[in-house]
Amino acid sequence: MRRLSQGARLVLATHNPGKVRELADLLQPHGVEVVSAGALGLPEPEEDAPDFAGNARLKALAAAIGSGLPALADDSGFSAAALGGAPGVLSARWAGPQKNFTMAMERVHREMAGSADDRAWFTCALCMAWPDGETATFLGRVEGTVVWPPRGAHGFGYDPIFVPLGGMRTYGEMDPAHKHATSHRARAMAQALLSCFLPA
Ligand code: ITT
Repeated sequence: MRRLSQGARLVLATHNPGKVRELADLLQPHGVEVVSAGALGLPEPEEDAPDFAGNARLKALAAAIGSGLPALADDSGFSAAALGGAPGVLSARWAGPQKNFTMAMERVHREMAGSADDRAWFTCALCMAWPDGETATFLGRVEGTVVWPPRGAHGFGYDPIFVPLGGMRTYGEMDPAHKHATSHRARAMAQALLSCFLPA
């Protein structure tokens, strides 16, 4: 599999500032220069694939082809067992055009309607794409529980209602460095780093 060379420029193919922060943090020791799709003025492609891997691939390819640089995309989401895995790939859409995650978390709580099944998980698909169309996709998942009311101001999205298994704090309460070391995104990134990046 192809690897990025030392000092290579890599596009972070996301328009979500929370993801840009976490991905840049995870890549910081690996000698690549990151630039976000937003900073390059790249458009947001329509995410019409049925799963995380498909959406990550189409975002990474659009950014790599649009910029002429290798690109890394992240498609991710929050799932509740009591909702049959929803919102899942629709996690961003549940927040509406205003990206209102207070509303999205309230919808999760409302639709769970007091269900005793509090199992939840985050999934992340990372896709590396090169301008010639080669891609490689990596998946990460973290199990936990959904809590109500939301707790903590760190992180983004659904972080305040998720407690990973074995922990007490939500991702919103947790020190960001701890989330970054153990999250669904970190797990997918560990595989991407092995395959596509130079050792730190
Ligand atoms: P891009 O497509 O531009 O990357 P997006 O926010 O639309 O940005 P997704 O389509 O992958 O990204 O939507 C994933 C949503 O799932 C995201 O907006 C968050 O609300 C949620 N999510 C993903 N990872 C999360 C995390 O680590 N913590 C909290 N919420 C997360």
